[in-house]
Amino acid sequence: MELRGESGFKVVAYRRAARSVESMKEDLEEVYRNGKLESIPGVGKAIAGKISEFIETGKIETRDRLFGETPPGMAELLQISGLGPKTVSMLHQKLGVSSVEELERAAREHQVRRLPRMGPTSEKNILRAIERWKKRSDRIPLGVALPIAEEILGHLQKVEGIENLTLAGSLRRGRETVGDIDILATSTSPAVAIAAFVEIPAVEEVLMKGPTKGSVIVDETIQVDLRIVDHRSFGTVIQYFTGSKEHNVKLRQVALSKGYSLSEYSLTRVGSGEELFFDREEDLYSHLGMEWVPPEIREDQGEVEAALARKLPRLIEVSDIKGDLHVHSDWSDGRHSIEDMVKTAQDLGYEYMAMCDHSPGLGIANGLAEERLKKKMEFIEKLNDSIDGFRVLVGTEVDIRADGKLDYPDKILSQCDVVVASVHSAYNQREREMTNRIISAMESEYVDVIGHPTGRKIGEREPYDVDVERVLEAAARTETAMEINSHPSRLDLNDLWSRRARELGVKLAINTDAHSTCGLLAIEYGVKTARRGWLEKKDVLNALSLEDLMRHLQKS
Ligand code: DGT
Ligand code: CA
Ligand code: CA
Ligand code: ZN
Repeated sequence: MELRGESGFKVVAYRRAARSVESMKEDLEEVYRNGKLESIPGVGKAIAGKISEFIETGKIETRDRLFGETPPGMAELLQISGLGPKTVSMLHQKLGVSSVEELERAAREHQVRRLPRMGPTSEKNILRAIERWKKRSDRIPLGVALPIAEEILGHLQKVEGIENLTLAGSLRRGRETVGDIDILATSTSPAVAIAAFVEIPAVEEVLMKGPTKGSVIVDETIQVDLRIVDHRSFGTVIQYFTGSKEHNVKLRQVALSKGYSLSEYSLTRVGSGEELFFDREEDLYSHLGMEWVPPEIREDQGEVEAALARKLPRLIEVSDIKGDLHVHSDWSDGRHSIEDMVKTAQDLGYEYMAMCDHSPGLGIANGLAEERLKKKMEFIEKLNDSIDGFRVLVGTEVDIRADGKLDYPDKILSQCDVVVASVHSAYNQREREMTNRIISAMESEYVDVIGHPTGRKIGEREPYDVDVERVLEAAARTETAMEINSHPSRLDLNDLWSRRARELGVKLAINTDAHSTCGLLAIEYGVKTARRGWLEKKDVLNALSLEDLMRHLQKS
């Protein structure tokens, strides 16, 4: 309808109605049969007629006509940033443009600049936007998006009048990849906030600069949206823009069942129309009779039901982590010395850290031959004598060879405090082989943790062919912990498998696999993933105190 130039009022009415229908609990057909369609919020006579038509005939004539009149490429044109429905429909009418390729040609041939409200600059912008659209990588890894977002937040924090500065969208939920960066804030002067936003040095292009919303591109293809919203609605707005969409749909159903319609502005009593405003998200959830739901689990995976029953888990936090059980040093392929790694770990408030350098099978990673491992053990023993309140654990990341055997003899493994076993070769094995390979490593009484259990690298390498369910069952049986590798390009196990592990009673170890001191900071990403997997402190091996950990490892 927008592309056909229909009135904005009508478009908004359809959107509103669609939203209500989307979150209805009742069966639409039943509501229709009871003659109650117009009692649905936002559904008036005209739209009720369309719904009836659909239920009776299986189609809506107006819709089919609109689709018939609109070339399919035109919807795609809306994905070009900077192009709204008005411009797209003008391009269609005046130039006959109905696809991205046609637009690109028209812009190159300088036909676009002759149109009303257009010029050489808009033509150039359109071509750049098309280039970006072609290059658009599907999604941005969390580890790329979060540092960029934090830098931008840092700039915005200093802008006068800005308050309640918060990440929203999938980034706030800690998803392993995000489509864009969503930021919300309130401000005493929105215009100042937006002006400052588009001036941030990292900004390479301004897509939109409205009175309360700005959209920019950073780092070539990454879109960042800032919305300045009303203070009194901040709670509902942040809730809405945090998503996920699925969680929001469920929440609106809850609201409806309590006699409210929920929008990003307010909670409105159906019938009286009385509006309630919430400046805090917590108050909104609590008004709906629910516990506040941590953003990481807002995926409609049972969290709404749990929050209503007041049975949400108490999710693990970074401050619960007492140590790291998988880090490297310059004894193998790490960049920093054990002492430097220890200093950083102490700064993080840790009680322990396991130095897990590679085994010799990994020639490339400068793995430690037995002699060198023994030297390292002596070194660590001396080091421990010289530090207080912290224990360096002797560890190893032992290679699981293609046949499932470990890359050190038992005699060596038995002298390590912590043994992490990982697959680093023969990735192409078939599922049965790979699964058995990992399980046979777990059968070793010395293996404590399986490192990066599926081997995937986000956007780079698929997991190897492994039956994770069987691995987890074996982990439960052999009491082997599974790693959540916190490296932002790994996050392995991922959120869903971590949750499954927890259900099966498997412990998780949230490790960084740090190869340098700053690598230790990646713990943040691992904890986010763990939270998305519904993990609590008790599910996490390295949330144990040193004493409890040593007892658990039965090596104290
Ligand atoms: P992304 O950016 O693809 O990683 O995913 P999100 O979840 O950040 O999605 P985005 O940026 O399109 O929108 C941010 C939030 O706004 C989203 O999580 C929920 C809310 N939202 C956006 N569109 C809709 C919608 O059509 N229906 C509902 N219920 N919520 C929406
Ligand atoms: Ca987003
Ligand atoms: Ca967005
Ligand atoms: Zn490692």
